[in-house]
Amino acid sequence: MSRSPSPAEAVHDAERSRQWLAGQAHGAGVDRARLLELGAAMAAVTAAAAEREPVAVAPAPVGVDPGTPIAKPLPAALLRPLDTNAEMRWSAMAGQGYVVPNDRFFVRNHTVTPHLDPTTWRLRLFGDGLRGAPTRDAPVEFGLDDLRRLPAEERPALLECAGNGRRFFAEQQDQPTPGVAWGLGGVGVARWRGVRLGTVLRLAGLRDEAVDVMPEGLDPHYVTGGVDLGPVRRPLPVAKALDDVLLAYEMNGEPLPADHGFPVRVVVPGWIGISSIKWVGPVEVSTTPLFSPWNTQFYRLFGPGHPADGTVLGAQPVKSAFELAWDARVPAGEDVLLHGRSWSGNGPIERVEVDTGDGWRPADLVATDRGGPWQRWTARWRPPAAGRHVLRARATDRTGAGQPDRAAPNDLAYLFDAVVAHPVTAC
Ligand SMILES: Nc1nc2c(c(=O)[nH]1)N[C@H]1C(S)=C(S)[C@@H](COP(=O)(O)O)O[C@H]1N2
Ligand SMILES: [Mo]
Repeated sequence: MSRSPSPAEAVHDAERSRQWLAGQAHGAGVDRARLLELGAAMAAVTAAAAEREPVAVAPAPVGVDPGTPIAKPLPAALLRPLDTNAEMRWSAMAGQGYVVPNDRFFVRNHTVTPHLDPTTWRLRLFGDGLRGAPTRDAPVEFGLDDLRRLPAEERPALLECAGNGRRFFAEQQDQPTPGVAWGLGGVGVARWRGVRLGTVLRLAGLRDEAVDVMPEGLDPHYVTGGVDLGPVRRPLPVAKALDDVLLAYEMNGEPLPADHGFPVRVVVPGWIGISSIKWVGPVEVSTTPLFSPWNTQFYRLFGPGHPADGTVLGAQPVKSAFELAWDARVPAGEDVLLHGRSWSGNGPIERVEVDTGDGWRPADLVATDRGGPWQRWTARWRPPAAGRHVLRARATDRTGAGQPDRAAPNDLAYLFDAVVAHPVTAC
């Protein structure tokens, strides 16, 4: 089977968005007429309000325990709860290795973490992109043991919520924004182990004519503004699905934790977090483009400078964070080794600079991280005097993209990439 290389996410989104507007949308709960009627602005407002709503009230799929928003403990030293979500505290990465331990990995739940029975769980592939066009009710099934018997791969990949850093639109740019108020902790790298989605698609009878694959979560439907948007789902082009996408059943050497998609989740390296569907069950494989509210209504840029139906959300921009608490205390007059990490959806980080109050200077990059999903770095600093200081870090990625002083605003407050001013107190 010969296929074109995996397209960049923005390219895929742009193409799908054109098809959607051209009325070629098919299936899966997106009614173009209705969405257009609502209008993109309305959609944006609804989406924004929804992000602040308490847990949605749609019934869980039959046989699924509706669960609690988050299953794992949320010790204040590791995680900060934000509605149904929790962000990692950057201070909890101090002294840690390359990956984020499972106990402090951020959680982004549209509703709640379901508790699925791994013995009855099935991956269920269907659609006309598979030979024999199996239906949703009579799909090609794989149990957890079936997947574990297939060749396994393990690799580190970064997951980041597209709204990571959102709270700084308000705090640094005086642009209050709706939605989950992430600091910089809506990101993490883990070692994911599982089977390639491509392996499973081929075993299920993938046809050359297939173009899109849409994994669906088994968590409760997402309800917003009184509209049941159905299960959390987002399409991928077949080329990406066959490239580096994993059906992961282990995270950092442990069975996938409940909050991160047990028993199996999709991991889509390099794409925004919403692509990596947790608690995956049904997977539609189609010869026509697929759509969901998660690529037409949310995860688009709306507002001044964008067309009414929004602009596609491409790769995540560059960000940098210090492994320090907000308002951390540091010893005055003593040498401190500052630690931090930088990352970019465009590819590896090439350069990091810090400013501890007297101008930008290079940070030292951890050599073994070069080329990986994020880059650790250090910088020496002797706080000159007791009192308040502000630390800044900025990185440049392989494409030359850096971090501006101000991030471009958009209605749903995605893609914050500006330098964050991190306050500390020397005493
Ligand atoms: N089924 C399902 N998958 C999901 C989500 C969800 O709510 N339900 N949230 C998505 C979003 S927006 C993000 S950023 C990532 C977060 O993954 P994590 O909770 O393991 O950190 O999962 C994605 N996959
Ligand atoms: Mo997300």
